Amino acid sequence: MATVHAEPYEFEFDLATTALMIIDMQRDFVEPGGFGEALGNDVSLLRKAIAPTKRVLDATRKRGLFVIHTREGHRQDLSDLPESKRLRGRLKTGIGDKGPMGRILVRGEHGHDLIDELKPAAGEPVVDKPGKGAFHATDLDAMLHHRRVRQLIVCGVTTEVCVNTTVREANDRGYDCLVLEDCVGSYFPEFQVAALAMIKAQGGIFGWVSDSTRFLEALNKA
Ligand code: C5J
Repeated sequence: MATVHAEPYEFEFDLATTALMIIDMQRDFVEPGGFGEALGNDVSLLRKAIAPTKRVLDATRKRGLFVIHTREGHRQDLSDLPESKRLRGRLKTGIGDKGPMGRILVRGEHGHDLIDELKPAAGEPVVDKPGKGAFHATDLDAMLHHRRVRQLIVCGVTTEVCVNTTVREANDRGYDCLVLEDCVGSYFPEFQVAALAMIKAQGGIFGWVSDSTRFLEALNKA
């Protein structure tokens, strides 16, 4: 067992049963000129997470951990896009419409894909999810079960939406999640703080929070 200094207390993990999950590091959320920026968001707040996430990704790959990437998006025919989600926000240009990097959040489009800095390696599954949570309408749980994964190291965007939803879903399914605070990002600094506080509140009601330096120290010792 390896131990990471975390909040609300130490997070213990076993290399054999731990996976790294990188959530939705897609061009449309993270890159200048994408959908996120077109909505008026400052993508530099999300981009801060790229370099530390890359360090964690490189280190976990070297140690042979199972790595999973997710992407939020929909089928080309939008048959998996709920009308409520399509209409939400009353956007002039929304999901499925032609955006700055192709059709917004549609699989196969340039903006929907993962950023070059964090491209999946051969053999690393990419979970295409139509929802915020990575377990909803995906085969993620089955994959984790088959690999006997019990602990998840979580990076990605956005902290209060897809990261938080996924951590809550994972908690209900019996996984222990460690969220690395410098490897997750939000367009809203106050949500970043609140979303992390919620995870570790009440004795770690949904999981644990630490940072990449502490996690990498623990990984090096393991
Ligand atoms: C959002 C996500 N914010 N990946 N998606 O719609 O958090």
